[in-house]
Amino acid sequence: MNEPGVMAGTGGEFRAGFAALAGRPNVGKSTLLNALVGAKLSIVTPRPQTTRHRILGLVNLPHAQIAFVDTPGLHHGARRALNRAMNRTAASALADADVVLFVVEAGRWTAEDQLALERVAGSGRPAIAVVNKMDRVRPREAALPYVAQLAARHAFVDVVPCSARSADNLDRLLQRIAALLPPSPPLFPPEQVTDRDTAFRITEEIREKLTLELNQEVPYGIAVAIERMTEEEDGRLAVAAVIWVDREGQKPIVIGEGGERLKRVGRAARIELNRLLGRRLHLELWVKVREDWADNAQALKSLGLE
Ligand SMILES: Nc1nc2c(ncn2[C@@H]2O[C@H](COP(=O)(O)OP(=O)(O)OP(=O)(O)O)[C@@H](O)[C@H]2O)c(=O)[nH]1
Ligand SMILES: [Mg+2]
Repeated sequence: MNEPGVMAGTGGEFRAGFAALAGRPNVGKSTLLNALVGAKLSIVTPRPQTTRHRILGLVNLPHAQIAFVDTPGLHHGARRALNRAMNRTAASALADADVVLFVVEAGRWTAEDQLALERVAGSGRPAIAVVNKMDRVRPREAALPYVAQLAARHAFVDVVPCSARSADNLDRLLQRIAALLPPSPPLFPPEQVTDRDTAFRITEEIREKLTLELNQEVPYGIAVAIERMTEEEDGRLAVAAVIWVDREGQKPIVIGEGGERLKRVGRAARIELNRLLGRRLHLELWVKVREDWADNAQALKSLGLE
């Protein structure tokens, strides 16, 4: 067992390990990962159940290396195979973590927060509660009763209020996490930022832009896969990607009138990817129907969702 108070004081040893971001959907785990690492590695939307994979993000401090792991939000009603896979992915990240960051939204406590806390407690890992979205709480002291209630729900090592959006109090959070990691040399080379490749980041950006364009129901039925990626003579990266929808009726919604929606999505994704990848892209998007892909084990496997 880690003895945080003791370990934090034992001086100069280098520390390294895994810190999993866990919590119900939509509390801001991915926003927090991006803010902590200082790079957009994980997509963010106002809709719950945005993240579907575990995503690594590395932070190097003078005395520690923290390997953050973003996870899908833990949720109820895991009806489809996709949802079960998402919950499994999150649970397995907890099992592998040295520290768990249990993320909640300031002022809110729901049945899914309770479910997520039970998973965190069940992992037996030291946990820090992160009270996110503090930028919405004015004055800050108004969050004190909430923080006290949260502290009583579990033996957290610490409760840290912060704002991922305005990068508030993240330094304190980094120091707290580092102190809980085991003494170890760095686990990853210092220049590495994530474990995800260009193809993954392209499919995710397309899914983000599409989700931002769509109404409540459709995003849960879409997936994106790269069909072809080739270097063009003019230095651009040519990418053909397929947007899978799980019902015929969703196809016209995704394409939009006269193809307008798909064009907007492609443009928004291309602009952001040009910036993120530091290179120009030529992006071609297709929409195809694959009935009930979200309940089809083979389809999930081909999308890297198991
Ligand atoms: N006001 C405010 N909004 C935030 C903050 N952090 C995240 N958000 C917003 O909360 C929404 C959800 O953020 P995500 O980072 O996608 O949340 P998540 O926990 O990763 O969600 P899932 O991937 O669905 O589990 C987005 O609209 C974010 O912009 C914050 O510190 N303050
Ligand atoms: Mg997320």
